[in-house]
Amino acid sequence: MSRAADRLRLVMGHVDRSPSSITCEQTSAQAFTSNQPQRLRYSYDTGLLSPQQRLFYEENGFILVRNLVSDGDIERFRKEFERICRQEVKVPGLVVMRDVAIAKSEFVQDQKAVSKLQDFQEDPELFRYCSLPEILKYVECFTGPNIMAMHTMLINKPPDAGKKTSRHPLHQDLHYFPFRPTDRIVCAWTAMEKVTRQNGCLVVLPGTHKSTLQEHDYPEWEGGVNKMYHGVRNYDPDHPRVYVEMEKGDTVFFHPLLIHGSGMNQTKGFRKAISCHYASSDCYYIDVKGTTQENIENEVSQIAEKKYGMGDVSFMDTWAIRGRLVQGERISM
Ligand SMILES: O=C(O)CCC(=O)C(=O)O
Repeated sequence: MSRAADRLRLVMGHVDRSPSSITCEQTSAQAFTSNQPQRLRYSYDTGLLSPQQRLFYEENGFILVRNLVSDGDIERFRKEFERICRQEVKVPGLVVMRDVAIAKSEFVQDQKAVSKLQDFQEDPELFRYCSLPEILKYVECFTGPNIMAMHTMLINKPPDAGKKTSRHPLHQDLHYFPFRPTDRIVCAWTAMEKVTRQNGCLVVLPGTHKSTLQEHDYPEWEGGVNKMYHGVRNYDPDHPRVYVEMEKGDTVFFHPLLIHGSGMNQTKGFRKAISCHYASSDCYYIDVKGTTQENIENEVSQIAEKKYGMGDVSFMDTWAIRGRLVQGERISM
């Protein structure tokens, strides 16, 4: 057995499981070099994640679970997306976003104009995604048993119109969230079709979840940048990158400090994914005034004032309005 496996037995023995129940193959856990027993900080043992998966998340800030969401469910989400684009259903609070280059070009109808649906918590069919037991059983490993669905998106990444605007700049999702603790927040992102580097899969900088929240702003891209797509200002351009290629139904769970983004869609098709950010319902809101998050707070509050038609909507309120309990009890969120 390798040194990493020996160490893993020790680590897990100090967490919450009998060391005898652990088997381990050589994994990236080998980069784990401390000689001190150490608690796993980023996940709980609910009996679902293997020791290898827990250590992988600990080190890298994400795990990929293959074939988690059924074709049947994905088809239903796709149909609902199309109904929304055809304006056959009106969903309260839903934000329909358009790619900056496509919105400026010739009039395009139907779903081709829509690059993202955001805040679909009032659409029962799409919101089913956030309550799928197969998703929640993984989410619970990161948030604990009381779970709020905080932020929902269906991303319809369009074929790039030649301006590279279909890219999503590298960022940390925590930039958008005025709640903590950070480690009790997780994103589930499910591919609704095969995603590859060609059509703009997620790209992640493994291990960056161990750093702190960095300053974000709009990147200075020649072709323009989509609304609210802030990018992290300083990151190491030489940091290793992982392109997360996925099949339909595969789901990646990732930490809100993990630096990630997605590349251009260089195909002629749309690349769809559905996602939800979850938080433990006993998270608490923080005041972001005077922090790096103040710029996004101001932008979101302005948009919210227009959207809800009233003044003085705080950043915190915009999240409290959108959050929905999906498991357990609502505590402080
Ligand atoms: O789906 C993508 O292309 C990237 C999504 C993403 O990172 C986000 O919306 O925060």
